[in-house]
Amino acid sequence: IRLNSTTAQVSSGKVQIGERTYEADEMTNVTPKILSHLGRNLHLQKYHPLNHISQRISKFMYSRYLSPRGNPLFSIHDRLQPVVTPHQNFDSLLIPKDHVSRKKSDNYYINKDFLLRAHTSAHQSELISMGFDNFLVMGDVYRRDEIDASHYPVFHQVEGVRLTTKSELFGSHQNMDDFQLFENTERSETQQGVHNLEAVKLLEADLKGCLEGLAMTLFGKDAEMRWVDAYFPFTHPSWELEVKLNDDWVELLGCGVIEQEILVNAGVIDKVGWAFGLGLERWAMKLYGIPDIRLFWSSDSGFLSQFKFEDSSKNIRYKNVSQYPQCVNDISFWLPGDGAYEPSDFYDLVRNIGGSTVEQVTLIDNFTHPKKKMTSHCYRIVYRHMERTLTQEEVNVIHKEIEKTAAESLNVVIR
Ligand code: FA5
Ligand code: MG
Repeated sequence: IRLNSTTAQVSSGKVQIGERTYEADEMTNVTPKILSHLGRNLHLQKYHPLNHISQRISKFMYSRYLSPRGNPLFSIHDRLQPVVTPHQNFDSLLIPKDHVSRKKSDNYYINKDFLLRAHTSAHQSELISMGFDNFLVMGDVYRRDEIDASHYPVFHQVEGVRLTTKSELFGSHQNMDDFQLFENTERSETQQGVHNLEAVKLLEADLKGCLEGLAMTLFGKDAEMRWVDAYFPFTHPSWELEVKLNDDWVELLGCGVIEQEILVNAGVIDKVGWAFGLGLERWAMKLYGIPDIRLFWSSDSGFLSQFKFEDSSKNIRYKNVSQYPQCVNDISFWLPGDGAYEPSDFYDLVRNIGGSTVEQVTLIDNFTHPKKKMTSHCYRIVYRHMERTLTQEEVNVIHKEIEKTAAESLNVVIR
């Protein structure tokens, strides 16, 4: 197998995804390793923990929101293609043109016109335009993120969107004129300028009640949780739900009241709504006690066999098959003088070469030489395979290859 640097596959000038060929350009930064995750669809794989948990979420939403005739209101969209446009991923969600979340260093771009979705929110606007009022989107999302036990460049999200009319929100009353969805006020911390405060408070109560109910159904009534105020360009007000996981607070989801401008742009003028986006892996780690996010990609039967049961609502605790030892190696280099270096380029390179042997990469020293005006980074790479013991010789070969490729393709000088 030839090991590719982060830009190697671009040399042919093309990116092939399924039947489609994309012309590479200056934005292209997808790697063969990342592309190999497309189509895996872990959330659709029978008996996979992500499949069990997504079924539990669907079931909860089906039973919580019923039409007057007793039919589930939510529709589920779990096979939408992860290749989206910057318009879908950003513009349709009112993310400003110069917003940091658009950066090449944070996303996997196929070229300037297409990227791998960074969140399932990319599908909100088009589904709303199509007339869906209550829906879930489930799928794989892609981010150039840090490397540790709860972050992986490919993970799965569930998006929930619910739009309501005035009578759905307030219920039917004698005098419906006493209730309003819209009102011309000032935008403040608690509401958008176009919303009636009472309507917003009802949306908030329904949204938080729904998500707390879901978390308690899965994790039990005693699970420690807390709400934190948050910011998203596409919702206001916004919150995050955190849960205690091995003594640390981890973020389970982001949510909020949908910016009315998004609904208006999608052709909806008589409804208000809420949305949430949750990370399935984080929920599954909490529910089953899975210690490391890389395990979800394991094909090892020691992992998968523990989830081989028909009833998705079954509660089990994951038993670590065995903990193999870690090998820790550091790498230090001088950055190129042109400022072109981004840590995420190095993380990708480590992923491409180290694959699943790398558990964690941390920047442990960042030093600028006072006279030479040169900056040096030192990264600690923790190697550990999930399924077997790595030998120091084996790790050395990988580590040397990382050093060599970093020097060649990132223009850094190994110290
Ligand atoms: C979003 O992606 C927003 N689209 C969520 C949202 C939707 C807000 C609708 C408002 C309305 P965020 O980047 O925080 O937000 O990610 C949402 C969740 O995905 C996080 O709470 C976390 O559970 C999960 N997550 C984020 N990054 C990673 C990662 N690298 N690995 C695993 N899970 C992650
Ligand atoms: Mg977040």
